[in-house]
Amino acid sequence: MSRVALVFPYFRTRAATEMLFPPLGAATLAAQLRRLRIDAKVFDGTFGTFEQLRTDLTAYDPDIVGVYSMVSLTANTLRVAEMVRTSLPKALLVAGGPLPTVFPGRYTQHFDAVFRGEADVSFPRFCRDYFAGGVVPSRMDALPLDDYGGLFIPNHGLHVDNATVHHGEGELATFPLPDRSDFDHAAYQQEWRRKTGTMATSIIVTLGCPYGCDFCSKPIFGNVVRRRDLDSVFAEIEEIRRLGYDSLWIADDTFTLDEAYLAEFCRRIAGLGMSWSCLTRANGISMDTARLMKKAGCRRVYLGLESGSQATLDLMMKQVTLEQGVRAEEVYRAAGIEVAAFFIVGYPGETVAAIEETFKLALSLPLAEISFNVPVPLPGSKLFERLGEPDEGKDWTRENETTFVFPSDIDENWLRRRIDETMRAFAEKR
Ligand code: B12
Ligand code: SF4
Repeated sequence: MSRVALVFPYFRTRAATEMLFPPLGAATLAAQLRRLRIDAKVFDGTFGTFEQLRTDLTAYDPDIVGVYSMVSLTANTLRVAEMVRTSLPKALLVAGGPLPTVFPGRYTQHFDAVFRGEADVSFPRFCRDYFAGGVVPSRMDALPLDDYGGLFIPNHGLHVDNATVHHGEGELATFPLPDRSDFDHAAYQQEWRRKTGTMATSIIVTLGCPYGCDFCSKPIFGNVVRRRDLDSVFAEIEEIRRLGYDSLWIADDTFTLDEAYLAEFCRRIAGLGMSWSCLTRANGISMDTARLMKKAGCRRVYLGLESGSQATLDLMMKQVTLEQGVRAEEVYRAAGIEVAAFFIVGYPGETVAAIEETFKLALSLPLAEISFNVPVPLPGSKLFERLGEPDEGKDWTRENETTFVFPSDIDENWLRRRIDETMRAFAEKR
């Protein structure tokens, strides 16, 4: 029997800011593989240990091991790759996800192949053909390698660098729902209940974002917005309910972009007894829509306010005004929806006075939650293109960092102190 293991190399850190969600990419690929009658299993490291993962993977004895990676999982990914090479030397080792998409060459030093971008169709088809042809890692040339979108292989005497694909709305509607059956839902739910009183899980409803914020990298879904068919979305929500969740964390880049689609979503979710939250932007939200969202169970929006200075918003290419940000907060709050806001401080080119404007804004608005980060030049973003690789010796793979990984005129200790002071003042105000 041919087997594919899908590894999510995250082990919980118990940091106060940690948010735990079952990895949707692995669930998506597991569903597609199973549709092709391939034996697939997701290995979610979240609640386990590295040694447990080694034992479980070895016992499953897969022919293909696929590992998800992103910037904060760089070290874990390479550790898993090393372990697979030692414990499962015959297995084909494949990487996918946001960071392999933008830096495939770094991964193929350790992996046999990388799938860049949306791998829903290409990776499962590759696995099917690999098994059907009785292929081994050194003879991948026996496969029609040009047929697999996003495939990147510079090893084994091959030079494959296929263009990435973005699946259209019609095709997305034919996809199976993500298969969440391999996750420890009781552990996820217990953690959410303990922290927030609700049991939330993530879902993707729309893909892509048309904006071009300077610091943002959209490695997987890109710039073209696609809306999933709502029948399929609501079949997925039914499954999520059956698994015991009572809340959704809508992970879309721009869920509130299309007000008509959003209104239809609201109409259909109202009455299901599910609360939900989503990310949103400062522009384009009307009072009527915000009220509809509230009526439909929207409890909180995460608003990328980013800065209290118009000059900095312009540097960030946010394509919004300060007034729009303040107005969006007012509209949501007036509708009864909590607003959590993200801010970025210490943007290249930003002045100390502009940073102070951001702290002032964060404390002046009645927000439910605030967070401050220094900009991280994510590969794939315009900021990264401008600043280049982070400084030697600087670790840019850590989560929720407030350390500069590029030369900056801003005094880091001062900035950290001001962030702490603002966070304390915010906590006291509440
Ligand atoms: C939900 C989410 C989170 C959640 C949950 C993460 C989780 N458990 O999945 C939370 C809030 C915890 C989170 C935190 C962070 N996140 Co986040 N997150 C997202 C978000 C919005 C959606 C991810 C998702 O569910 N996608 C849906 C699934 C279906 O897509 P997918 O996972 O990409 O899978 C597809 C492909 O990648 C590929 N694929 C996936 N796995 C595999 C495996 C193999 C073998 C193959 C072949 C293919 C493949 O096929 C899948 C189907 O097409 C993305 C943005 C985005 N739109 O992608 C950012 C994103 C992944 N996060 C990002 C970042 C930077 C972070 C943080 C570091 C932020 C911070 N400063 O703290 C932290 C780190 C968290 C950690 N634990 O390590 C970046 C990663 C950038 C990069 N180049 O690596 C992204 C891309 C956002 C961005 N625009 O910059 N995040
Ligand atoms: S930060 Fe948000 S709005 Fe800006 S480009 Fe990225 S996903 Fe789009």
